[in-house]
Amino acid sequence: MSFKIVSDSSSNVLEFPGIDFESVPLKIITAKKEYVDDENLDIEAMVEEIRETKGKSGTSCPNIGDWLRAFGEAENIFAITITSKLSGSYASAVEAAKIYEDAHPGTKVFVIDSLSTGGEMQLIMEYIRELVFGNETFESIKEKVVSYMKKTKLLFSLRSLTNLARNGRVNPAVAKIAGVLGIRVLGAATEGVLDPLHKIRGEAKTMEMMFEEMKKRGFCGGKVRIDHCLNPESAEMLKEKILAQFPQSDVAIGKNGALCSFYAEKGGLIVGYESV
Ligand code: X90
Repeated sequence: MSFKIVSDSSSNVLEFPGIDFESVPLKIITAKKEYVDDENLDIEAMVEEIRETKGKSGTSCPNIGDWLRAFGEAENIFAITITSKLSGSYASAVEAAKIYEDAHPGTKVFVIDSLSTGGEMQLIMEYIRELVFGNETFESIKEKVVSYMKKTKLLFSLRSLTNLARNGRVNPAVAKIAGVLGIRVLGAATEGVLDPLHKIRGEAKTMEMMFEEMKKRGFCGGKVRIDHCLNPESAEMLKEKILAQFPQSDVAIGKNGALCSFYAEKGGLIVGYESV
């Protein structure tokens, strides 16, 4: 039996060794240009270009055909998407799954609404891969993933919420707070939407609060997946704090892909972690 994991590019994963994998890109669209969130894109250049581009900019999710192409020829597919509360990616994937299963009798597609993005999606994908390595059946993996997802969480810290507000993904009043120089908004993904928790001045203080929130929400030394947008310093700061108190925890730092970079903007951090 062959297994495949397919995720949309909001997971910030382009390569996923050990198992058949494909990323389905979202797109970032400005008045001047369209950016495809895949391995050919220079994200740093994109972030800078968008800061300098006037006019409307937004994003678009994969369509049904994009998902179908990514499913390829696999027999058992786990497809994971960014939160369905903020994107149509999940709805497209669900339609694609129906078409795929009808066209290829005997195949199975399980579409997972992460109700989140970034590092939390990575944790779910890593867990699926582990279960596949353990020779679990499709049905048993499905069941275990659903219960694992009760323990995965996501926090973020953002210096600017301009792109989120402009595209109707966050309350403009919240975005205004972050517009003040030096202020970061620390928030959580709650039921699939952005939940602002604190406004904090300065990066060190923000990382301290991030760690405090993680612990308050049940982090006890499990896995942590930190993705940053042009801000490796803060990611390192957070990692050190975590390891100082929980040396056994598995902490990895990565970069946000184009979709998460567009919304998290320069300096933004997105942190997926396991809680008990
Ligand atoms: O379909 C589309 O065009 C994509 C729209 C995505 C909108 C939200 C992206 C948020 C990305 C911001 C920090 C983490 C927030 C987590 C909320 C669940 C990154």
